[in-house]
Amino acid sequence: MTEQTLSIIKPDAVERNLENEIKLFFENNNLKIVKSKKVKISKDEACQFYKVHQTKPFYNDLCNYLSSGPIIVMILEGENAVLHNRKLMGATDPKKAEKGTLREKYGISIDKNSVHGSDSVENGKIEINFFFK
Ligand code: IDP
Ligand code: MG
Repeated sequence: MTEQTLSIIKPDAVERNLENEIKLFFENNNLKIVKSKKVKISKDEACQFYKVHQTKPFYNDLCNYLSSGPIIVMILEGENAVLHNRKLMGATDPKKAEKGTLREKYGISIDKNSVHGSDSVENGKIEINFFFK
């Protein structure tokens, strides 16, 4: 089924000018970028976005990190876009990410892992709405 998912190129990757390379990777792997914009969010907005993780020990660092510099937020569309994007991203920890995945190629560490992707169609809708109202 054709789905949409939210993708974010995180500050560590934007900083290293990986935007075009990562976008090309999505397009070459059947995910169409239907919307894209560069934004810089506040810490409060980052905390709101990552609210599901509010009880985690790394929550504060995570909010600081996502608001530390410009990010690229995108709506990706394609067959099974949510799961497909998660596969292209690889595991959360770049050290455990499968070869050829974005996090394996570009991730620096578990916190600076270059990309975000929604984990379900339902959360995708919420996350898309968060950035593209
Ligand atoms: P995901 O990004 O693969 O969906 P989540 O478990 O949803 O992973 O975690 C959200 C983000 O929080 C991760 O992408 C990563 O940047 C950060 N994170 C997850 N686990 C840890 C951890 O154990 N230490 C530090 N940061 C973490
Ligand atoms: Mg997640």
